[in-house]
Amino acid sequence: MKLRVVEIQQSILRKNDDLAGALRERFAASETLVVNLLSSPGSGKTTLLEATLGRLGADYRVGALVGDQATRNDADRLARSGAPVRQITTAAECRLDADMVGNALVDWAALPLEILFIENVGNLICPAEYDLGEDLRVVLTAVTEGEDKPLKYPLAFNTSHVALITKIDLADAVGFDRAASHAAIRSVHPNIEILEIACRTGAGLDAWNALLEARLRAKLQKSAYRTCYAGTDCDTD
Ligand SMILES: Nc1nc2c(ncn2[C@@H]2O[C@H](COP(=O)(O)OP(=O)(O)O)[C@@H](O)[C@H]2O)c(=O)[nH]1
Ligand SMILES: [Mg+2]
Repeated sequence: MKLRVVEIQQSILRKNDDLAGALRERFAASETLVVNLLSSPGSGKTTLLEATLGRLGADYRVGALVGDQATRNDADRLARSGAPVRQITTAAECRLDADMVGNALVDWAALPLEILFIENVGNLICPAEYDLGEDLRVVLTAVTEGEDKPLKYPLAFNTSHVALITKIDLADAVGFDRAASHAAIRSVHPNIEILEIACRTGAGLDAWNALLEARLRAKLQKSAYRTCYAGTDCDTD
């Protein structure tokens, strides 16, 4: 019986990987940088996106998909930034999957975007297993959660490219042990990029925005190289 459950789960994940691969090709063609945000509920994903959409929205076509089991509270919060936003209500599911993302893109007048943010459903377990075709997976952990979450939920940290330690303005108040937190993150993912941020004060947000802009530039360069290599549009100056 247990074996059957494992087989079904593996088949679901294989199907998701195929759909995510198709999404990745689509996002390569549209030159869209896709950023998937994972964290426990309340770590600050929506607050960070409010700040990020507001700031990058002045220079880039940015938008967001927001996954939650119920309500469209976060989508309403993000829409106030003026950026296009779509809510995905997952009901019983504890994560977004590639099929949900593909469906949310259908007939979206905002496309193509230069940066698409995806706020995943708030938990550190199921979202880690589902590729959404993203370029950048970002895991957030707030200082109020303690230092050991990477050890308890290693897959979320191990599969992410960037770890954001959020609410750093509260570090002293909660006796946050910075060295222990960094050590825990690095013990499950030695080379991961770590940024400490606080949306409340703006700390670390310049570095976060610079990181996103650098990733977007890198994606565009890769795309230009691929187009040139294919011989269709090669600027030889
Ligand atoms: N002190 C402090 N609170 C924050 C910060 N970022 C978010 N919060 C608060 O944390 C709570 C949860 O934030 P939210 O963005 O909704 O988390 P999400 O569930 O991960 O989307 C809200 O009350 C925010 O105001 C921060 O940098 N500092
Ligand atoms: Mg949220």
